[in-house]
Amino acid sequence: MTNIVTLDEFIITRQKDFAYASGELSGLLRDIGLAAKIVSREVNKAGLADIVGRAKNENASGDQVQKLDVMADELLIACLRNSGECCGIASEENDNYVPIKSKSSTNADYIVIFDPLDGSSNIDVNVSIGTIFAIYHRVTDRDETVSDEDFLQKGVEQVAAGYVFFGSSTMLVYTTGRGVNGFTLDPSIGEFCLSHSDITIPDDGNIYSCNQGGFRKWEPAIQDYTEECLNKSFKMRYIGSMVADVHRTLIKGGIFFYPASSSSPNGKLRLLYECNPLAFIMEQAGGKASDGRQRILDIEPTELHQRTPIFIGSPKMVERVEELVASYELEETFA
Ligand code: AHM
Ligand code: MG
Repeated sequence: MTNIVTLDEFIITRQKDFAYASGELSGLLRDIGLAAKIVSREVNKAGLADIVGRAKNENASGDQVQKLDVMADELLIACLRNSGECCGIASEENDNYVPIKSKSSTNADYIVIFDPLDGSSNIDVNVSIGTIFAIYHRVTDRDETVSDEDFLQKGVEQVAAGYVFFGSSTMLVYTTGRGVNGFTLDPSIGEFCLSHSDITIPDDGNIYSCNQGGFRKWEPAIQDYTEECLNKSFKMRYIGSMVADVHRTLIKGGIFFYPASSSSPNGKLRLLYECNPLAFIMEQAGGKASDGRQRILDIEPTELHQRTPIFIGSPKMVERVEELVASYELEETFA
């Protein structure tokens, strides 16, 4: 039998990578792994139970909330509340951040920001969806209630980030700033097992991924870039679930982008719980993530649900987008 390394074993062996590690971060990651297994179970039987379809309310971004989103959100919050290591959470499904106050979490040092089920409009048609999470140290004192400052930190401050991908199998991919590792859920033993160690993205690629239906509303530099991809006969792949599109990009190389448009000047995707964690993972795998003008992880957040354009993937492809954007800006300066 080959040597199986479970997520829990892997996290424990990696704990010593952190100077002064007290095990809090390891515990938090294991709790997220547990929540991921429960969400995976529910997602897999979604067609059987009465949990597919729309819930009555809309979330903070005005999107129709699906029932599975609500279930995943509540589950993650419950696991984090019990963990004792998390003092506050923010998520796509909650208008404001939620302080976690329990006896076990009075000394907790971490906040977690997550999208419980990204790509939720795909649920009803059985297409892949995912959970995305980012973990930060709180910046306020441990005896205070968490505040805006704790959540509005730049992505570069993340101590860990990951995603759970509910595809043909369920995978958990995460980084703590020392490379990227992926684990596949073996349903027969109920464990995430190390399946993709030290993931690195190819430097360049020939797959582009975007909702090209928006082409006419994009800025000229992005239209030019897309035309370059067409002229080179690159493959076009678009699932419409960011986790799935970014996961493919990470493994096979290529670029995923969701640009600004004349109708959505800040793009569609959310900085704190979609773009930052995936940008951290991408950079750790040797890739790049940019809004076209600056590194995603350097953007100063001003609000919880803020959106940003994003270009993420193989470094050479992201750099080409930045080059085109810069050349148009130069032209405007001298016009
Ligand atoms: P959601 O958070 O409401 O699920 O929206 C985010 C999703 C991403 O997963 C995906 O990349 C994008 O929306 C797809 O948008 P579009 O349908 O405009 O192509
Ligand atoms: Mg989302």
